[in-house]
Amino acid sequence: YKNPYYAPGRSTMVHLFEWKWDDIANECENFLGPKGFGGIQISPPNENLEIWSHGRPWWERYQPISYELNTRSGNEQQFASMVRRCNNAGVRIYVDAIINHMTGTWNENQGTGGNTADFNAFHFPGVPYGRNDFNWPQCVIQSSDYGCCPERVRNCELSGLKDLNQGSEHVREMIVGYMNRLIDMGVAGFRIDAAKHMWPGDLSVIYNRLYNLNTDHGFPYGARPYIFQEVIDLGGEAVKRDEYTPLAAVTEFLFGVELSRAFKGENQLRWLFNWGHQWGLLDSDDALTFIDNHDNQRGHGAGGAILTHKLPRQYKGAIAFMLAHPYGQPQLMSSFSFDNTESGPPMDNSGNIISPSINSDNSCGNGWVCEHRWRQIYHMVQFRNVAAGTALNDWWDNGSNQIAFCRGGQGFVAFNNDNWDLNETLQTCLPAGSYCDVISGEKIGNSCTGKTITVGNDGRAFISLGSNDYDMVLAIHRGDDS
Ligand code: QV4
Repeated sequence: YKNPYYAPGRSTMVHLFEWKWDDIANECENFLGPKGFGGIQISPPNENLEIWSHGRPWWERYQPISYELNTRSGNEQQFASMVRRCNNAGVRIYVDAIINHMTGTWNENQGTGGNTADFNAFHFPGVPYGRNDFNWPQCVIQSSDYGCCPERVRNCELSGLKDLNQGSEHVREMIVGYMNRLIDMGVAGFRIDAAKHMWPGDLSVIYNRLYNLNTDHGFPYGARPYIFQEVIDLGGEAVKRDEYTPLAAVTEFLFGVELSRAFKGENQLRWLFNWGHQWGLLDSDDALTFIDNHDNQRGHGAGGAILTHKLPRQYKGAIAFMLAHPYGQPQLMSSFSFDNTESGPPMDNSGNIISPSINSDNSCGNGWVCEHRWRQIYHMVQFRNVAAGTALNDWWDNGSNQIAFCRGGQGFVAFNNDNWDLNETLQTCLPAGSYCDVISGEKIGNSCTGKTITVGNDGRAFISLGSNDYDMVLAIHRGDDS
């Protein structure tokens, strides 16, 4: 469950938060496929409660009302067509699976596919679920429970969301049926929402009943779905990430917390020389890594003070480090702009999501941020693809916030987060020649639109990164695909 089964030569996934299926299919063909992205985490595809009393917030999608594939992102046909078109473009789809709970109790009662629920009776006819399918007696998780009481974290409700009992055979059948339907349609894996709130033993039963990935969609025989479990573990809680790594991969929240600190200048970059296990991070293969996610970029979940697109220079620095460094299985965040923590995606008065528009410089409009379309970010995805399978070598630092390293003769990257210029001749480990910096520009024809770096016969090159440069990163690599 720890292999994402990316198509050959690909390495990175992006969370297209709240995107519509038709738009994702176009994005696979027009951008993600050609630019070398490995996969996409999509928003939950199953029917959710429409929460008009909060202006259709983004978080309504975490309130399931059935497992029908009908949401603001699209219907079942659109979902199937997206998966097929993306797989054909070499880009895998990973589903955000909300299997810990159903909705909370609300005054409104209308699902995105037309189903309703009898909240007080715990009846969800669209699945169907009834009272016996939920943990009983009903209780709500209190913040003090996280420190003491794993059984309350697992058996009580997360924010009043009706807590399914995954020990029940009927619940297991409904969940496995839903997930296997998605595997049949060609998805490559799942994010397990709120995994901390489910028993590892129950999850293990569910995972083991999943089908192998669908060979009609280009997966090898016997391939198991890639599973990354959402467990926020920054230390000090009764439930630990290590309870879940024997099952499948886990979201490594410490990763973004520490890199955000470093790139905000609260810790020196030089200390990143031994980034990975020695920082208390999970083993590389166990870790789904990211700087921000859809929760902590707006103050939900845990690990506040995370870098996001709202501090672009530092954010691009942290993302470049994540993608240049061999540790972990990286995931990028692709956001819509928001000014309050509830606001949903760009939408019209009827609540329909408005598609992103694409500007001539590759960026998005209509309220979409599309970090994955920032040159400094998608060029580093290509850097990671080129450097795949190599280790880190030739680490250099100035004893402060200027660092540089190589990836096995394939790529070289430098960072300057000091408030003075970096001007040094450094070992790049690349063959002699002239290279285009993929951060300040790209190669067009035979010339660079940004900085040109000349590597000598000894592999060394003069590297200059001014403290006032637009970006704090410089990156060069082999291959002309930049
Ligand atoms: C409110 C009160 C409760 C009360 C309840 C009674 O706050 O005290 O008991 O009403 O009805 C929304 C509202 C929340 C409301 C709840 C119930 O924000 O105020 O409770 O609905 O209807 C997202 C949002 C939540 C949102 C939820 C469901 O973050 O605010 O709750 O969707 O719409 C922990 C977990 C971790 C979790 C993280 C946020 O360990 O698993 O908190 N992260 C995942 C997702 C996240 C999602 C959920 C879990 C739930 O990444 O996006 O929560 O599926 O750290």
